[in-house]
Amino acid sequence: MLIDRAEITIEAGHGGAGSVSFGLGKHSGPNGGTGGKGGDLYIRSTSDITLLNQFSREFDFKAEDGERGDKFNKTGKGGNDLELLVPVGTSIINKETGELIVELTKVDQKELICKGGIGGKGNFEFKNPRRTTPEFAQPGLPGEKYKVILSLKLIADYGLIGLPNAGKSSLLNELTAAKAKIANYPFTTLFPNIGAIGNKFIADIPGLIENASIGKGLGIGFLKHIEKVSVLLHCISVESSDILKDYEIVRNELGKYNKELLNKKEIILLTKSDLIDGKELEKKLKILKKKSDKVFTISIHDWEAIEKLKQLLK
Ligand SMILES: Nc1nc2c(ncn2[C@@H]2O[C@H](COP(=O)(O)OP(=O)(O)OP(=O)(O)O)[C@@H](O)[C@H]2O)c(=O)[nH]1
Ligand SMILES: [Mg+2]
Repeated sequence: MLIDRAEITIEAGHGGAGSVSFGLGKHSGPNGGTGGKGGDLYIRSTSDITLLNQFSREFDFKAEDGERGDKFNKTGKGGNDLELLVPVGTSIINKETGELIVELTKVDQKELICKGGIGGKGNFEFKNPRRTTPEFAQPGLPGEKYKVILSLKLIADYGLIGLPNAGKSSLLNELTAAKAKIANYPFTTLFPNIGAIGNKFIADIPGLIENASIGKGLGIGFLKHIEKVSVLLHCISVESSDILKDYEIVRNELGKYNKELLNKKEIILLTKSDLIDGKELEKKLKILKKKSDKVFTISIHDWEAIEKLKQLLK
């Protein structure tokens, strides 16, 4: 299961308190050291798209506090930083203000999100000619703390779309090393899958049906995952009795989600071509060619066609 949204609280470490102490004899006078700085909290992106799953049970993350300053004017130890890993494509949004803090668009992008609090000054720092024995020190400052929403949009070059059962996941598995679940019934795919072909990524999303935009089937929320693809791979099965209608249903739902999806480049894949004879296939191909000049027939049982498509996508 792919979790693409999480809400967590993140916090940097508290600065350590300054200390109050006095030396003896020859070394008399205030010698309380400054507190250590609180650890920072970073978020870093990786290519593992399942990483938001870690936030389904644990919600609070805090870097280490700085340690208290010590006598002999020793600064307290700084708290360790904390680094949270998230999938590339994650946006970090301030839950209270709705503001976008940062979007992680590249693998291994590391962002400082919460700064650790500085340590409080020890009484040594407060010594001056008029005040030779300060009996006080500063407490450290708290680290920055935010409630954030982590929202993942897959970053892929291609997006497989179409009605349920059109063969999207089967194609993903043929084209890439993905192992998406495949079955002969609608709504097999409940969460997006992703696979790599060379240095390009293909996202396979759940099937769309008519009125998905008003909540039918699995809805259209997962269309956010194809908002960033450069090319849509629109799958239509040859099994359909009305391929044009199939095409329009899906286009219509795309447009209702976001008109811009309709401006993306699109390749139409007439899938499962092995299921009908050549003449029948030609007829269906012709119908779709009225919609686009980029229409290809494909079957997971046609090695040559798969190879050709692979080359095209690479
Ligand atoms: N004969 C034939 N069957 C295919 C082909 N591609 C897929 N299938 C079958 O079609 C059925 C649906 O395939 P899926 O890949 O699960 O379809 P999907 O579009 O991902 O479906 P959802 O996840 O429900 O939207 C499965 O039984 C596949 O074995 C093909 O090229 N030829
Ligand atoms: Mg599927």
